[in-house]
Amino acid sequence: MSELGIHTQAEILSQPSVWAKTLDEFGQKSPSLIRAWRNDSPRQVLFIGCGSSYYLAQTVSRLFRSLTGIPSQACPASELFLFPAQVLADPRQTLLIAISRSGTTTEVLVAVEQFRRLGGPAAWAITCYPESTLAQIADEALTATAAQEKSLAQTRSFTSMLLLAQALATSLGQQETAVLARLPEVGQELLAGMAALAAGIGQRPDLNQFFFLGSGALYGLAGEAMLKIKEMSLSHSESYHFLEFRHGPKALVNSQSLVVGLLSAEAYAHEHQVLLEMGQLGAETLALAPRTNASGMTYSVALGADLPDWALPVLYLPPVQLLAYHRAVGKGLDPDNPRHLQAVVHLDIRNES
Ligand code: F1P
Repeated sequence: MSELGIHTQAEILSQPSVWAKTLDEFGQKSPSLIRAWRNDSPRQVLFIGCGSSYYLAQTVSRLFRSLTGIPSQACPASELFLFPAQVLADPRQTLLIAISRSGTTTEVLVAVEQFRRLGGPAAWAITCYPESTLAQIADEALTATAAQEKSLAQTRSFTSMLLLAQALATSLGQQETAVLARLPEVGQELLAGMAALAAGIGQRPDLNQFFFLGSGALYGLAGEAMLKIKEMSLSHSESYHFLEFRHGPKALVNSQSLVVGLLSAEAYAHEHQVLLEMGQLGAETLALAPRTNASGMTYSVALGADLPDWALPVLYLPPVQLLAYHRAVGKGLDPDNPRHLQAVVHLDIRNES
């Protein structure tokens, strides 16, 4: 057993049990959150975050809009305090939801403080640390305490914070949250079922560039998948909306490329066609398909049998996390501590803006 990435591997494999604990933690808070939402009655929601948490914000903003009907958008935390007029149409009618695993990333704290200076009425937090600065300054905090990590790379923290946002959107949208309670079991089967495949692909030194394609709410997940394999294994990786990949980036595709498609149920035919075309250009293709395996691929993983589309997003990442882990360890790297990175970016800018 490799000493490299011991925390990362354990945290990836613990996700199903951590998801169950996270849903329990949400259930204890949901009544007060629903009351606060009704009291705030926001006309729109702005999600912010940095790095992995920004990609999470992108995913969650699309899920929120589709499940609640409330206009929602996402931007990096830095954009909110550097270009507020470009980001905030009407601060007084906006609910800000700040996402941060640590709850201490300076850009996120500065963005919340700027939002309040602009008259923003309510700022909520999604974090893994209830005692963090962000959780303390927020009006409401959704927390995934069980998802705290020792590894720098966000894995269970990302999917658990995504689950918190899904549970909130589901509750607000009057959907049946019991469906989410099935995810731990489906996730456990998924991780067990694709462990060997992730190791096999991860340990292929001939693959040297990775493209992650996702559309709609899955575009943010494609971005997180791109970042995971970049951070953990120092590999060249890019992420695009599915159909955008034809408009130039596909020029890079060759036999050392792995094109990973996060297929949605909604746009499946269009997305599947892109993957088939990339295979014809010589790329290896991996399809993460919502229900049944995709035809004509080099590799295919079917995620979750009979779950509704809106419950699927958390399931797309564990396969990619495992692949990134195996590729890192196969290259002799430690995904627990990626080169040049620190777990939290602290800057000396809190009194500038
Ligand atoms: C944000 C973040 C991570 C990134 C790295 C540095 O942290 O950018 O997304 O992977 O660990 O910090 P946080 O605000 O979510 O704690």
